[in-house]
Amino acid sequence: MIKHIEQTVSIIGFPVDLGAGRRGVDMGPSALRIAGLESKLKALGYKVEDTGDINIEIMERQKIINPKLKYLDEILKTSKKLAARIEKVLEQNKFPLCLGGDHSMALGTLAGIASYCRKNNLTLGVIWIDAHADMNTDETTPSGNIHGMPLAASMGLGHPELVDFYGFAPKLKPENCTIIAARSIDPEERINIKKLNPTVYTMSDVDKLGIHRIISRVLKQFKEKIDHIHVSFDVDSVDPNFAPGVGTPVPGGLNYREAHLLMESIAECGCMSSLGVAEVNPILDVKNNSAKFAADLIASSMGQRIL
Ligand SMILES: [Mn+2]
Repeated sequence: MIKHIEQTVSIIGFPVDLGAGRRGVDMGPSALRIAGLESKLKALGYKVEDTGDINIEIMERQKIINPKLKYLDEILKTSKKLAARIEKVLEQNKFPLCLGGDHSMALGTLAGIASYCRKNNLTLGVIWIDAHADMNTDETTPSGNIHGMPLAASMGLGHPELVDFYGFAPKLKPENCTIIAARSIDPEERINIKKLNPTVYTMSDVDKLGIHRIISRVLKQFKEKIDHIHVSFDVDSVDPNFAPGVGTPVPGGLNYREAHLLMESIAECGCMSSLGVAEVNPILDVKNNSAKFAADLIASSMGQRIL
């Protein structure tokens, strides 16, 4: 049984760049708002409430204590606020839309959602759309950037401070997790993926099978066993030709129509219960085009159609 949510979208901004190596993604929530996200959603018939941004201390006022888990303390502190806010939104039967910020945001979003699911006896499933797997740990990370770790941590692998964050673990079972559009995975991260064994559709799979067949298969499987489907959309899943303004651009991503078709298919399913959009980086962008594209993709995932 998929949980149905009232048609109020609650926007939560999480302007974090502490989990990323490159600066600029802290401006992501602004860029998405400026791209007209709210009016796009209102045009689809949703009520929209923007709850504003969660306050995050800037990098310049902090020190790196552990180079394998950079800015851990501030990330944990602010993610806790994010988790609490998203949980409250779900309790109000509204649809939470989290705007990042780097993908370390997922630590808080998944914790809040998983906590809500736990209390209401709902099975959580996650569709992770990303060029990366974000399944490093403090032991395998080449960079120490926490945005490369949230998915492993949420499934119970990693530093205890991340794994046990928000008081329980794991947040997500690997069999209820599917990664789509992966094409850049660190050598030791592969071992973590093999260990936990979520379903992974790489870009090679997208080439061979087509994005529609993949997402249809995933949604069909999820509908049978999942109560709450969360979509975690890293905009770097899209090819840099269409979205250059992202945290970590990797060539060979989803093209314009593949990205829209993926989102349109999610909308057709009518089964997405929460959405997070991460890694829009205005500093690398051209005239906010990547944020506009991301805002259009959000609209597609929430019901915008060609006809
Ligand atoms: Mn990511």
